[in-house]
Amino acid sequence: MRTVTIDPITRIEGHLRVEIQVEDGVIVGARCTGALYRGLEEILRGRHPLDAQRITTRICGVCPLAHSTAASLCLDDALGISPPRNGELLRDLIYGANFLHNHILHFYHLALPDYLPAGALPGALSPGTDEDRRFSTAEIERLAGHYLAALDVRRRAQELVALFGGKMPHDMAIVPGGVTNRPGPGDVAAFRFRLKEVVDFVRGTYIPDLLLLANRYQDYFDLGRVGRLLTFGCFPLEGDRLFPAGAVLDGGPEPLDPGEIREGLACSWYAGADLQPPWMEEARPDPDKATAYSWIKAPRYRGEACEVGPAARAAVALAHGPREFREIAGELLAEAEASPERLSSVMGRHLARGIEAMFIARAMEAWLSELDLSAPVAAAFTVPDEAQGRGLIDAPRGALGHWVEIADGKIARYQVIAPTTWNASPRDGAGKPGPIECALEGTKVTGDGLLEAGRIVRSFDPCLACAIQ
Ligand code: NFE
Repeated sequence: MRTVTIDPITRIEGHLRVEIQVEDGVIVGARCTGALYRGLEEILRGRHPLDAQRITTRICGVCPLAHSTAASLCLDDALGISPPRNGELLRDLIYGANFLHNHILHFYHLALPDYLPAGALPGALSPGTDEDRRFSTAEIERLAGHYLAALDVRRRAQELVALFGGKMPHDMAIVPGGVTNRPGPGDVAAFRFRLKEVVDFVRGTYIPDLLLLANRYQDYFDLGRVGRLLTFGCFPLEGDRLFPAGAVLDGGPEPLDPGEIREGLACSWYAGADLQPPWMEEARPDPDKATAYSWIKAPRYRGEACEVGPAARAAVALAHGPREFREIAGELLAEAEASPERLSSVMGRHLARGIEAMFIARAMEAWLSELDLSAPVAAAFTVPDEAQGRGLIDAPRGALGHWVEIADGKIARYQVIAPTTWNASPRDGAGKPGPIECALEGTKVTGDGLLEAGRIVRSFDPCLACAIQ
């Protein structure tokens, strides 16, 4: 048996160490280690409740809108308020732009180099692999050109966030009660113009490139599978969500029960009671804990390690989502010669991102037309001395939860469970591996397994800045 350590794994956000054991051409063991403690939950304790949104948006520069949104939903809940329709539309438009940015970033700049030869991409550090090459020279040139074009499109998507959100990263607009800014007609025209550029790129470039990859790497619909899925749903509008919440454990999607979420600490560098609900957790850093191997905790739903992210959203939305989603998904799954059961796989995750990028872009065009520039964008509120709240929403990488307890007008407890906390979690007290560990174990590999392990881990788009608080 050979042990291979990837430390750090590149082309993800933050410091993730992955260790695999390879025996007779199969990964027989895998461990994910989150190597950097952050401490944002500690920093929030004792502060004014409204600081939560301002501070948690700074958890991450890739998905800051996810934390703005989750913190605002959490405080909306604690304060007993809900935004007016215009405030919800603006929150969704800003957040939607962050989704589009993240998926284009992930496909072209983080994942695609895993399938291109070294030296194919511009730049002295051009990543790539000379193993398992399946593209022609003309296709490599096309993809390398789009790698560069995608940089410009990402800038456009960031400008969309800044137009309605004030700036990117760490927006100033999404706050408890709604948003701070009512755009004028010029802002809406500028947003529409840029959104069209991003939508044209998604439709005309990203989707064809994604289908090319999916068709050449059909076998990757069978690699890196997990199967147990969880989504909190996202894009709230008037009591509904564009993507429904749900879980897939044994059989078809079932409704989400947030009371079933627990955080395991058995293999994480924390002291405190194991498997507490997040609204009761009292974990303290314990870097000398002998049984631990990660700063990431181990969230579990009904005791199971669930994959979160685009595959989970697609699986639940295919069963219970809007007709337009099912149509786009049906079309792209057929073109990729894949089935819904294969979404929880390396190529399924890539495909699910493309499907939802198309769907979200179309929804954003409709939301923009629904904006009423004269209507209010925020609800008034007062901050109570005692309250509890939770904000559950899917981020681009999956289910994100914020929980707050307010006492004496201050934050007494704040908990964050981010998508990568779920996906890159270590084993729990029952010995069940986290989703990425599970996706790696049992994989047949060529050579030392680095190629397959890199492709599997990156298909989850891990973000360690989010995973550890
Ligand atoms: Ni830092 Fe994030 C998303 C969140 S992932 S990128 O998407 O929350 O853990």
